[in-house]
Amino acid sequence: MQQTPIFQPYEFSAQDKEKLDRDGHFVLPGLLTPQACEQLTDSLSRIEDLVEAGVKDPLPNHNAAEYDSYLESLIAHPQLLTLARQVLGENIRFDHCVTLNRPSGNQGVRWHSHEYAEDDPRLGFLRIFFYVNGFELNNGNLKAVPGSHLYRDEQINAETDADLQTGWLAGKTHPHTGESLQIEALAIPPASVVLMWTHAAHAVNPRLPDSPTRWAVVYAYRNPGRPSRARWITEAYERKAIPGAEGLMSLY
Ligand SMILES: O=C(O)CCC(=O)C(=O)O
Ligand SMILES: [Fe+2]
Repeated sequence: MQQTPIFQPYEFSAQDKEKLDRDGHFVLPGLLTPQACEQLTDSLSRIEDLVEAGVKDPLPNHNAAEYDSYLESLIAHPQLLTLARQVLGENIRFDHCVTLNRPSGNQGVRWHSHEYAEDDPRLGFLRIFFYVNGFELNNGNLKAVPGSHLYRDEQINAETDADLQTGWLAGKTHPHTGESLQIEALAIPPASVVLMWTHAAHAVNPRLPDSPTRWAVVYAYRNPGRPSRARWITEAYERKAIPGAEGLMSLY
């Protein structure tokens, strides 16, 4: 099946992959096409309406693809799978599609990391964030700590930047460069995509009052081999025949 491109022409080079592996995250600015942004905004607004209406079982934000055919069609979009495979290699599974909409006044998220195969660095877990309308500094923006992913620590947890600095970060250095680990606050233009290894320390600042909703969604893929706590799909959804997603939906 021919699908409309979602990405502008781009290159993800060997140097880009090195940077992702060194920092734990990598920004592809303005990668999404205007048409993809338009369709994503429509779909993400619909999911937000369901969330606000209190819909449950499953929660519309936890497996957004289950509620929206456009979001579902991206799970196996050839461009997205190519990007995921450039990072993870051929053998991948879909893990989750979770909306990350942040309306004005949204509190953001404290510092955390995510679990997967802490003891086996051969098993990768990649988050691919679509930041449809981007974000500015100190307003619903993503923050990360370059090099933190190399610790493969699933339990990073801090309320504030200062707590992270005096806690988990204290005395830690980048395992490759030897430099002290530091917080990096991101600002990115609309239509951007951010890749992130799942063990990276990351947090999100609150969305300021009177700001438009930050529209965002994450598609996560991983090398199979372990159970995955973030994989919120129902058994029925796992069995659903999604064109192009054959072999991607199972846990192993
Ligand atoms: O909302 C964001 O930008 C990031 C959310 C997050 O921590 C995640 O999806 O793992
Ligand atoms: Fe996260």
